[in-house]
Amino acid sequence: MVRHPGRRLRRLLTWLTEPLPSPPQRLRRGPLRPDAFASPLRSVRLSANLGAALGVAMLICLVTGVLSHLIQQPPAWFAWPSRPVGLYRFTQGLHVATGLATVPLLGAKLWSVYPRLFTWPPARSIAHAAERLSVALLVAAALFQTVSGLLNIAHWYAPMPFFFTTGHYGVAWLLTGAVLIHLGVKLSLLRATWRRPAAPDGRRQVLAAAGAAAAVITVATLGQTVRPLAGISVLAPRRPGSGPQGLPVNRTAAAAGVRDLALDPEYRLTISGPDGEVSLTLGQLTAMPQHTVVLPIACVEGWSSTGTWTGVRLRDLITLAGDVPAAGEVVVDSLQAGGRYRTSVLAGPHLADDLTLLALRLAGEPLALDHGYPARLIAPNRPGVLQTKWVSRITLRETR
Ligand SMILES: Nc1nc2c(c(=O)[nH]1)N[C@H]1C(S)=C(S)[C@@H](COP(=O)(O)O)O[C@H]1N2
Ligand SMILES: [Mo]
Repeated sequence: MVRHPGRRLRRLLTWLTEPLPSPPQRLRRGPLRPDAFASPLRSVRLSANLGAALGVAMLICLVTGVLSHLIQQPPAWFAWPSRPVGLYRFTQGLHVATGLATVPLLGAKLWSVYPRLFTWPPARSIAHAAERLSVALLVAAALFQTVSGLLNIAHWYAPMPFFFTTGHYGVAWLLTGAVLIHLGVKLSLLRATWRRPAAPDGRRQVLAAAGAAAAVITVATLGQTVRPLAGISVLAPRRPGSGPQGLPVNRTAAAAGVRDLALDPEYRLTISGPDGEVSLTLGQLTAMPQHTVVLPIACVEGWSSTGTWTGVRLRDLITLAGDVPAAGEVVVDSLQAGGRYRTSVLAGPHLADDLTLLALRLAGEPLALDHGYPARLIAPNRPGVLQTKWVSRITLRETR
């Protein structure tokens, strides 16, 4: 039995906050000099305001990012609707836009606080050392998120020796924890700072400049998903309207290694389910009732573009091999032998939706090879990674 938990806790706190011996004064050189950083532009208020702007951008980025993760790897309790058709396009556009806005905000924030890196003494107590360590973790995680996100939308994977999605998602939670600790530590300072009236000086201009830079970056990339902004979208890695049939291409047929199979006149679509297996030629698919839908491809990288797709309703194809059981799903496989996005799973509202097609045509023409010829999946309100191209097999299966 613990006799005096209160006393023990107090003893631990004393130990944590006990002053540590000061390092020798002769080490106070260079940036460690008492007045090494004298810029009048830095202030606690500026750091706090930049932190608030950064916090808002990060929170939106976290919520939309977690949402995208849940849609792609849905746990049992999670359901994502198939309408409105462009909801994912909006949430993921917001994710990438707010992520990009953190670049200048994070830069300005780090500029405003980096003199504290040379605080003297480096560690006043064990508690102080632990707090500084958590700030180091916070900075590292924030930089990791921004840089890895930028590398991903630039399709530059060489500097990332890990799978982007896993790393970016894991570090998001690390960052969230570090931000919460930081907020807890700074709460009373924040309250005191914001209670005082602001001094009208140059610091406001620093905040305004960082805000303006964030706005410029956002507008200059938002054109990758907001059509009217496409003209001034000089920073967007992808633009709606570019690419064959007016739609950007994420992965070409050559890169996916499917050119020959996709162009083979022996191509068959195989549908299998409880009633057996059917194989259809492209001619037979074209002879089935055709439907036309207007739906976007909304890539996780933040670009999106609307297409006019024509093809066979997925439900019509499924009925050839059986009825979809209540707890059923459909696995859509492509001609691709390897690669992460060669297959996708379709269930619930997306499976039942009238707008979900096995598309054969785009913009009134047969699908371009790079858009998934001879047949690709297109479903409403779904991330681009799940809109499988070069579809060769549809398998109906019961989930439980
Ligand atoms: N088989 C297959 N389908 C795929 C992919 C892939 O790599 N292989 N990439 C996906 C991704 S990430 C996106 S954003 C969309 C893009 O479609 P598009 O190239 O026709 O614009 O296709 C999806 N379908
Ligand atoms: Mo994508």
